[in-house]
Amino acid sequence: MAEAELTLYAESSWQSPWVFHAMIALEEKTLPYQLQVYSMPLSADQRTLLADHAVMGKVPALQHGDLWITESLAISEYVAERFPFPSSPRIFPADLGDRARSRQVMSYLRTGLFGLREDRPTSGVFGRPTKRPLSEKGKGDAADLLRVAGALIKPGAKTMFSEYCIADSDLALCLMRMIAAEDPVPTHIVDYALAQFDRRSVKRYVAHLPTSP
Ligand SMILES: N[C@@H](CCC(=O)N[C@@H](CS)C(=O)NCC(=O)O)C(=O)O
Repeated sequence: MAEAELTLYAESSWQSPWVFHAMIALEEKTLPYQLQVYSMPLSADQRTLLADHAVMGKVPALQHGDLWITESLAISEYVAERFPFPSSPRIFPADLGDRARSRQVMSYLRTGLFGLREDRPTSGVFGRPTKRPLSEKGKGDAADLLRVAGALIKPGAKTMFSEYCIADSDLALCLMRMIAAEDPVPTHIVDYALAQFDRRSVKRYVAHLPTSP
């Protein structure tokens, strides 16, 4: 039986870190997929369509045949398990401990750092960088992010673990919030983030960004 097609529901500003994660997962898995791009905010009809099929009316959403999933992490875990290694590249570490650590990092990036995320929105990474000084909360978050990144990224390393994993893409995007704003970031961490942004998957994402006039 032919494999059902994959459709990723994305948003048209291309500034959502969650859509970024889902699309990078599909790209790193080298899976063919269609894109359905909605403007934000979602229209009532779009939200209803997504909620009717995927329970939660949000993007990113992944449709695979009759199955619709939202929540970026659920999407990457689904494609990792549905299209496993070796027929498709790994996006989660093979080692159980590293895999747990990668999930720890992705959870940390989703459930905290709200001050930094507010002061350094992804529009500054994918569009015009902000010059706004960091708030006290943003400074505290930035220090914590650099402490975490420093503990996980060895000097000269281009990945957190022995091989690329999807948490590298998320961590690099979060670090790019600071790098794009020229906040102080240790050189080896800048090099790590830039190497991640040099991956084909990220370039394919960035290619969707509207070009400035
Ligand atoms: N926790 C979700 C966040 C998804 C999310 O907040 N999506 C936003 C776009 S970035 C959305 O769909 N907003 C539309 C709306 O709420 O109407 C994930 O990881 O995917």
